[in-house]
Amino acid sequence: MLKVWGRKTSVNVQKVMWTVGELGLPHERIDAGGPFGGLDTAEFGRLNPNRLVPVIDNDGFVLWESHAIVRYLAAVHGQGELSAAGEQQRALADQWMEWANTMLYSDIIYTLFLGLIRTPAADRNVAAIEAAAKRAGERLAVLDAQLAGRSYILGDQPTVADIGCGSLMYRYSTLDIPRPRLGNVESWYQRLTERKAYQDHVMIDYQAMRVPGA
Ligand SMILES: N[C@@H](CCC(=O)N[C@@H](CS)C(=O)NCC(=O)O)C(=O)O
Repeated sequence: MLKVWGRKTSVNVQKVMWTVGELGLPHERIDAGGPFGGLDTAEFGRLNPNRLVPVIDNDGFVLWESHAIVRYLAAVHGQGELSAAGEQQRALADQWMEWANTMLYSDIIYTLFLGLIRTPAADRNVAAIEAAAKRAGERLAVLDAQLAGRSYILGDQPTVADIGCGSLMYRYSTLDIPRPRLGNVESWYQRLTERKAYQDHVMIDYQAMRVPGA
């Protein structure tokens, strides 16, 4: 049985759970991290010495790093589907996953999400928040061009590329920030929100995470 450690409010856990949902995998999710704690135990340290979620244990095979987990589960259970058919398509999916982590993640999660939801208004770095929103919009224009004429990032079906990028889009699209009009990104995000696995695992209300004064 696949075990997944991680609270459902963690965007990195959400990537893994969205994958689990798309693949319909039997699993057990164990709340850990955030208010649940549990990352400082010796047992958890043996699972992930970084003391971060997500971590999986798949019949004794332990793996951390959300994108590695997403790729592994897709490779084992979603060949030709979530894991695209062919080396070049898989390399392109990797490219977009890495792009999401290096070009979007920091601005959307660290600066915008933590800055607006986990930081009281009085303590906010407004200039950094404005710059991150502008940069994220400019970078998403690159994805907008890729999505022209495509339902999902690589074509007609979702792949791990959509999981890497799309997992950030619920927060990006619902935070109180200015966003440029990007028609292809908006249609793609709309398509994601119609998928049950995305609704169940990514569209998790984060208002309870708001600190007083935020
Ligand atoms: N690069 C790692 C980052 C993992 C990470 O930063 N996890 C955060 C949650 S998103 C965490 O465990 N924070 C401590 C906590 O939740 O208590 C991945 O993609 O899995």
